[in-house]
Order: sequence, then structure tokens, then C-alpha cells
Amino acid sequence: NGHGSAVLWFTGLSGSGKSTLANALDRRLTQLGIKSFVLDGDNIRHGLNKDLGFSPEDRKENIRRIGEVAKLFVESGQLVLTAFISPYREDRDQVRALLGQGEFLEIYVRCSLEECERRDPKGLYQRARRGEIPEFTGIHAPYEEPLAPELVVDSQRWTVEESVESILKLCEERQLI
Ligand code: GGZ
Repeated sequence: NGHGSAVLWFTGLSGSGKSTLANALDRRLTQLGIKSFVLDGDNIRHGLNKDLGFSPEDRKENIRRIGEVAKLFVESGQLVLTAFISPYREDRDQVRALLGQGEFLEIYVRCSLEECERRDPKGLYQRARRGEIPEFTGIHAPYEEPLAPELVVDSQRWTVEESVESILKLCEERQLI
């Protein structure tokens, strides 16, 4: 169908812009006539994974299931864009190992905790600081930065459009589009 299939795995802090970028990229791909699909908290954590919370074990299981679902999408020939914090390196690497060579592109949506906390689009950081959300990533729970991502998107400095362009360029280089 004229394009490759792979997972574009967005990882980063809450508020870093993962869902925004995945959805903006999804629209651009649609305009280009490329079939893609976004997996994010809205369609996964509220459905398939609604039995899971935010303990390290539950996050691990969250990411494991998402990896398996993403793999099915890849097998169906699609580009799948996933937008989850996925804070543990080991869990992300496990998904990478599940997929074939070149089928897992890790995109680190880099943004400082200070900036994410300043944006605080859902007021979650404020609630976490007040002690109302236990194990909030960046506050009481870790985020392990990728060591060798396929791409780093500087969401603190770049516009959404600039970030989307850099991801499209990566997709072209990898002959996915
Ligand atoms: C982190 C939490 C938490 C805790 C609820 N820690 O900004 P959001 O709201 O829309 O994105 C966050 C989302 C994180 O779910 P993920 O499935 O991406 O996380 S992980 O990959 O770590 O499993 C946030 C909300 O859920 N949220 N409680 N304690 N984010």
C-alpha cells in the first residue's frame, strides 16, 4: 500500500506533548494518504487497560499490552503512533525486542519537568504536589530518559509543526513514507 509499517513510540513526561504531536502527525499522514493510527490514554487506559493503575508493575503491564497491540497494527500494515509516558527503559526495550528490525522508532519528546509543570494542562502536577496523586511521574515516580532514541524532539523549544516535520523526515529516511 505504498508505505511501510512501524511503531512510532513517543515517550516523555506528562505534559511534554506526546499526544499533541502524535495527533498532529496522524493528521499530516492522513493528508499524505498514509494510513496511521494513534494509541493513547484515551483509547487504551480507558478501555483495554482500565484495570491498571500507576504502580511500577501496572505501568510495566500497561506498556507490555500496548506493545502487543502495536505489533498487531504493524502486522496489519499500518503506521501506529503510541503516546504513553512509558517511564521505564526496560519496558520500552521489551517492546523494541518484540518488533522487527526498523519497526520500532523511539521518539523522545524532551521537555524539562519545570516546563511541563508550568504548562500543567490538566492541573495534575499541582494536584501531585499537594499529595493528591501518588506516584506521579517526575514528582514521586521516575522517568528514565531514552539513551539511544531514534529521534529527540525538543518540545520545549520547537513548535508542533517543527517537531512534526522532523518526525516526517525520520520516516522518509527510514523509507516508511
Ligand atoms: C503519571 C498519571 C498518573 C501518575 C494519572 N503518573 O497528562 P496525562 O494524565 O493525560 O497523561 C498521564 C497519563 C499517563 O498514562 P500512561 O499510560 O501514559 O503512563 S505510563 O506509561 O507510565 O503507564 C496523566 C495520567 O495518565 N496520570 N496518574 N501517577 N501520569
